[in-house]
Amino acid sequence: MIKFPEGFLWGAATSAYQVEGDNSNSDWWEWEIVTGQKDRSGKACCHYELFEQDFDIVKGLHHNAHRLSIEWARIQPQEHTFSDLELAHYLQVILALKERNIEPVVTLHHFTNPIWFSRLGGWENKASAGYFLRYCNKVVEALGKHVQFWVTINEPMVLISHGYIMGQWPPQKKSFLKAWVATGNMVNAHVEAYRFIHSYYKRNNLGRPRVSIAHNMMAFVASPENLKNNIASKLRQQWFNLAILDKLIRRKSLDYIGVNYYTRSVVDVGGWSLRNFSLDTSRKPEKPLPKNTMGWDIYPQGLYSLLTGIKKYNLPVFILENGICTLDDGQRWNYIRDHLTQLHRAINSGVNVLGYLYWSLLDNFEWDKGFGPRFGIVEMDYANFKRTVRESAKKYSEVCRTGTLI
Ligand code: IFM
Repeated sequence: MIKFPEGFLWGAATSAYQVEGDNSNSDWWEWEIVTGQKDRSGKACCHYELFEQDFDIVKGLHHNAHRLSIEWARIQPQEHTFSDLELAHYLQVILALKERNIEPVVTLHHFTNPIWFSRLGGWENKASAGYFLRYCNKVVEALGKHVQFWVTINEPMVLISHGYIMGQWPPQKKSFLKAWVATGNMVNAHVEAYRFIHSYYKRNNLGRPRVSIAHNMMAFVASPENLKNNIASKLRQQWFNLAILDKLIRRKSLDYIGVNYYTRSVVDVGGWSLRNFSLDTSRKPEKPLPKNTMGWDIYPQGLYSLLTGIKKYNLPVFILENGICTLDDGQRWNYIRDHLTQLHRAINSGVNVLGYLYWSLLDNFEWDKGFGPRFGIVEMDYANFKRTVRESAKKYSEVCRTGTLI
């Protein structure tokens, strides 16, 4: 039996675009149409209407924290228009959590942008940080009184690699230069939002907020082990996992490190170009592992090595996402159990961990992969939006209730 610290935060996460439905002013909505996606987000999980029902489920599962995101395009559908109605909606959402004694963890940006923002150049535009800050002001003024944990930007490095290097997601660019510019602007956006949130809380005597990003970290494993692959793994650990943390910590803008962890990446470099060194992977590693339905290796020990690797920053860590898409719910529970075991090992090695949020509460819209992948501890019937609590949710709920894993 393993015991987690007192006051540990337990729960699950979602993001607005993936569960709410009808986010028609967002760039992803337009992208789904223009690129003729087979699955369109449409009503998603109808969470915009059914959030109270979902939070009843969360409460019943003994979660004491819940992560959600605010859809920027709802709050600011046009550059010069802010919607009081949508701000009021999100206030209702936050209050619905608070009434149930569930700590909200609020993300301000989770992959999607308003269409007007993308038309102005999105994150490549030098003015993007300023636009983001105006939106943050509105949200923090509306919700600040009720929120302690903020996540400014979800997985900036994933957005950069999928949107600006591999060119699979909007804005579908393939340019290291553009990626570099967009990263710089996102870093500035985070720092400005961080400073604003802190000054707002101070001015209004709201106590100390906790602000971070949700950083997707991957365990990079060289296979086969040789000089080129070892160098590439070390470079990727620096570029993908550590560089942004170094920058944000240098600018004193992290109160904790928000970690999203799913898998390892097997590094096998074919050539000598920058692209080879940054992107080449192998689907045929020497030691193959079981996978999720999207083909990601299941590699729990990676969580331990990443967490002990960031202990040097001396900041608390909060696992903001960890999860598996699978049609085998027994495999889902094993995944949760094995990752919690590694998390506990990291705690025993001196990593200060504030909490763990499973991705995701609900099956939901998995971006360019549509509705196929099933990440939820709660199953979604997209035909009628019926929610069914899975066995894995019930087992996880015992961990949440008792703080122990048997
Ligand atoms: O669904 C995504 C989420 O939006 C961000 N982190 C990874 C999840 C699974 O791919």
